[in-house]
Amino acid sequence: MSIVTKAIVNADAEARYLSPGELDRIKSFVGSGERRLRIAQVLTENRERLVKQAGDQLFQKRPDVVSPGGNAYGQELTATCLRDLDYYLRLVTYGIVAGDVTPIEEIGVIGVREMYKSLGTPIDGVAEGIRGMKNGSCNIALW
Ligand SMILES: CCC1=C(C)/C(=C/C2=NC(=C\c3[nH]c(/C=C4\NC(=O)[C@H](C)[C@H]4CC)c(C)c3CCC(=O)O)/C(CCC(=O)O)=C2C)NC1=O
Repeated sequence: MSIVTKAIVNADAEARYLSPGELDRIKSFVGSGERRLRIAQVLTENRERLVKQAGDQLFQKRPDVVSPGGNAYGQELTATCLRDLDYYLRLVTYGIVAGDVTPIEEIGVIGVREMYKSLGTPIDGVAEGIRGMKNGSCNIALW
């Protein structure tokens, strides 16, 4: 849900007009629209590089995950690990476009600790990979 939809659903649940605070938030959402779309576009265009760099950094810092016995050991599992990073970058672009972290939380955060635990995936490694993509994104000098 975008913050616009969310405000409307909340207001309608109480059969009221949008509050001044809600209108203000929508105003700043609309005002930042072009910039947010541009950011989502640049992240989308650079996704392969961002994921690869973050993966390389992660495997350098945490060689255990790609060593025999590691959760991402072997070509196939390493590719699955990078795919997960790509999933998170995609979710971040949704959040930026929606101006709302809810899509990121609902798709990629809620229940994920249990899921990774059951897969034997070190969640701190996933977090490290996501941090790497964040740093990489901040280094793209375009915006
Ligand atoms: C968009 C929401 C979404 C998420 C987040 C998601 C994650 C996700 N990651 C998985 C596996 C996996 N995830 C990893 C990831 C890693 N292993 C490591 O050691 C690294 C730290 C890390 C990479 C950063 C690996 C290696 C597997 C395969 C594990 C296995 O099959 O043994 C699986 C199990 C099924 C599969 O293999 O596809 C899911 C569901 N799926 C989704 O639909």
